[in-house]
Amino acid sequence: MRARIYKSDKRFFECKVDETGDIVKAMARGNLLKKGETLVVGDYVFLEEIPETKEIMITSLEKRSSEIFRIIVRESRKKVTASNCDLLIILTSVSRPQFKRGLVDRFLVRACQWGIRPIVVFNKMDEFDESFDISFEEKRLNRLGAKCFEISAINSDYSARYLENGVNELRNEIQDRTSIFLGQSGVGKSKTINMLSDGKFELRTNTIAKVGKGSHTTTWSEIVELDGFCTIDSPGIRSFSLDDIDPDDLLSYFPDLEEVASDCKFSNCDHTEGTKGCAFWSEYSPDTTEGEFLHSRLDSFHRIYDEISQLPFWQKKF
Ligand SMILES: Nc1nc2c(ncn2[C@@H]2O[C@H](COP(=O)(O)OP(=O)(O)OP(=O)(O)O)[C@@H](O)[C@H]2O)c(=O)[nH]1
Ligand SMILES: [Mg+2]
Ligand SMILES: [Zn+2]
Repeated sequence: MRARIYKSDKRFFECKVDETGDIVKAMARGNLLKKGETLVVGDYVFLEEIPETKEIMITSLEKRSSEIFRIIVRESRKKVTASNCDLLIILTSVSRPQFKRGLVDRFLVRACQWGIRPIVVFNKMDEFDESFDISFEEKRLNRLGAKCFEISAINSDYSARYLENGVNELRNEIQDRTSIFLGQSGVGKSKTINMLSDGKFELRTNTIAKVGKGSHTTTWSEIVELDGFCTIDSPGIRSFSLDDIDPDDLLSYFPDLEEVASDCKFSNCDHTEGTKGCAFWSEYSPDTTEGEFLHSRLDSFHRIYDEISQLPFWQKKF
C-alpha cells in the first residue's frame, strides 16, 4: 500500500496510508537505500506487512518531485531533509520587522535550487503605513514568477489593498498542497498558519511581541496536516545562510540574470556598475522600470556572491 512519511524517528517512520488515512509506524527494508541516503519526511513509499511478525516494512521509495536539501561541502553530497513540497511560501512583514527585499531574493534562490514554486505573502497589512513601495515589489516579484498575496494574520476578513490576492486566494492556493513557510522571526508564520487552519491546529505562537526574540519550537522534521493543506516543519529549513552554495553556481539560481549575462560581451565579466559594454549596464538603463528591476536583482546577487565567496570551501560549516 502507498503511504507518505509524516515523521521520522531514529528507526521508525510514521506514515499516512493513502487509502485509509491511518497513521502507521514502519521500518525501512535494509537494502532500500544506497549508502548515505535516507528516507525523509514527505516521501511517498510503499508498505508491506510481514505476515509472521505483523511488522510493517517500507519496501520502496517513489521518485521525489522536489527535495529540500543542503550541500555538505566537505563531502560534496546533498543532505536532504524533506521532499515533495509543492509550494515555498515566503512570508514577509510590511511593518515590524521591516520588509527586506534581499531576504526575499535569498529565499528565491532556495526555491530555484530545490525546484519548488515560490509565492510571497505580505503580512501585517493592518499596520502598513506606505513605508516602502509595495506595488513595485509586487510587480518585481510577479515578473520573477512569484505570485503575491496581501494579508493580515490577525484579521481574516482583511481584503488586499493593492492586489486582488488576499486571504481567500491564499487559502485556495495552498489547498490540497504541501507548503513550507519561510520568513524571519516575528513576521507572523505561526499566526498565519493558525489563521489558515481556522484554529484546527494551534501552533505555538511567539507571544512576546519583541521582534527577533522568536522561539523556534520544532526540533525535528514533520508534516503537519491542517485544514485541507499540509506544511512541512523542519529545523533544517530555517537557516537563511546560503553558505553551502558554490559561488560559481549562484548565477544559475538567478535565471532572470543568467539570461542577460549570456548576452554580456565579456566572458569574465562580474557585471559591476559602470563596466563599459556590460549587458546589464549598456542595455538596461537604471532610469527605466525594467532597468530598476534588473539592477535590484543584480544587487542581491552581488551581496550573496560576496558573502559566500568569503570562506574558502574547506572552512565551510556544511
Ligand atoms: N498587527 C499584526 N500583528 C501580527 C500579524 N501577524 C502576526 N503578528 C504578531 O507578530 C508577532 C510574531 O508573530 P509569530 O506568528 O509568532 O511570528 P513567527 O514568524 O512565527 O516568529 P518565529 O516563530 O519567531 O519565527 C506576534 O506578536 C503576532 O501577534 C498581523 O498580521 N498583524
Ligand atoms: Mg513561529
Ligand atoms: Zn557584464
